[in-house]
Amino acid sequence: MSKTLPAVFLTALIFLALTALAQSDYQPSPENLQARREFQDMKFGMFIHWGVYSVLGDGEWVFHNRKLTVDEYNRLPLFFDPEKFDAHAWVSLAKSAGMKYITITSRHHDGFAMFDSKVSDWNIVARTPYKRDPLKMLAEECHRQGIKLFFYYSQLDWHNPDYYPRGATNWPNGRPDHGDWNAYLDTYMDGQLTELLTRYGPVGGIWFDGMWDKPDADWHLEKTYALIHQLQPAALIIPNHHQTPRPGEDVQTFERDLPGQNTAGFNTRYVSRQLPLESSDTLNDNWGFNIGDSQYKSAAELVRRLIRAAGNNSNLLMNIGPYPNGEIDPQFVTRLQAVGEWLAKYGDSVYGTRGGPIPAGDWGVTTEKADKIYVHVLAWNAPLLALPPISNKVTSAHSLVDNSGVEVTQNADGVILKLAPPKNDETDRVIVLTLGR
Ligand code: FHN
Repeated sequence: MSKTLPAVFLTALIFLALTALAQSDYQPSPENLQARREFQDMKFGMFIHWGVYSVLGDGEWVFHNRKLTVDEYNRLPLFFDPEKFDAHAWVSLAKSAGMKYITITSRHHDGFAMFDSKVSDWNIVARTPYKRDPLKMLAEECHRQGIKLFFYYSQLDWHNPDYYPRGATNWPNGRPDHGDWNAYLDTYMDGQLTELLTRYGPVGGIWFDGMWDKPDADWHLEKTYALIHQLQPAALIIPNHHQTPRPGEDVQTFERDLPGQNTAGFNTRYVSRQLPLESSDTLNDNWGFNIGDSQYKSAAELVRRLIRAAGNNSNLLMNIGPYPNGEIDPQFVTRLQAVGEWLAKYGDSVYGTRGGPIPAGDWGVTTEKADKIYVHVLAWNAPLLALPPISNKVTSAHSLVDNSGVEVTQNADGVILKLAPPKNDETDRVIVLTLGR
């Protein structure tokens, strides 16, 4: 036994070195490329921030914001008992909203695993009175209802002593002044990722967050990315590091901004021309449940954000923070269902499309699919809308709302649409242009 062990380690090391090398020269597998296309077709996803922090109703940063010690925070799981959690209801809500995927926090910056992790007992099964694995139930329900499930995974950890040296969000919370960074990444993090990618069936991908806490650290990304692609080749790696994409990453995501914008102050303006794009935002003003936040966006506003994202060739990942008891705020529910009603009528102009050939403007955006360009008129009151030239011949134009014909003039200077006056409660006037071959 003692003689065989080094050989086993050596083989493992060589394997890891080879797979790591493979990532720096990353060629996505056919399954991965297919998954990217499917991702782009889905357009609309549900983001869920849910963890033991929800108990305090003060957002997912409460550990940090209140400068709690690890010992104090350790009491929180004792009060987390989501007896009303109903995976069927959550997935059904996503479906009725017209969402095609769910991205849920498998663990946030508090490092608390919301799944049955054997890597550490800092998890929902070991530490809470609930004792069950909601991600397992959610994964099974997603598979039943045909919704893709992605796991958000925080690389930043405010709880584990091995997250050392600490990063920008560090505060003295009782952890020792030493730790094993390599063990944190290679054993703890990769161990948990292996669990997520081997015990929950096919996973849409891993949505990383928190690298920005230690931007100059060696995160062993190549090794972790290789591990993910090896365990599930179709799983997409979506890093929320706010930087130019690196080899091994499959989607570029933007937080609270459309691709190329930086109103949030931390997004890169670089937009990949190869990778699928995603933009995430919150339905009210918070990610995790915040009892004092009633700033709900209206259903019309949500539809318009989705349309603006689609017109910018991007998905929209819209966040809700469920209650600690597992229920979803009825204010979220009614708004999401209204978005779903809109999509049930006009979803053709969104799902499966790509950003259209006409640059977005204050007036609206375009999406395109096969021989159609969908002109989404979001803010335009004048009777004529003049658009820049497009290369194809427009053979006809009609309103998606009532199928009525729309007068269209096309010449070398552009395309002019004669629009009916906007209706008072109109969210988006969709005009369909059919193109000649
Ligand atoms: O700090 C987190 C925040 O809590 C939330 O998870 C968002 C979601 O995109 N990301 C981080 C900030 O970049």
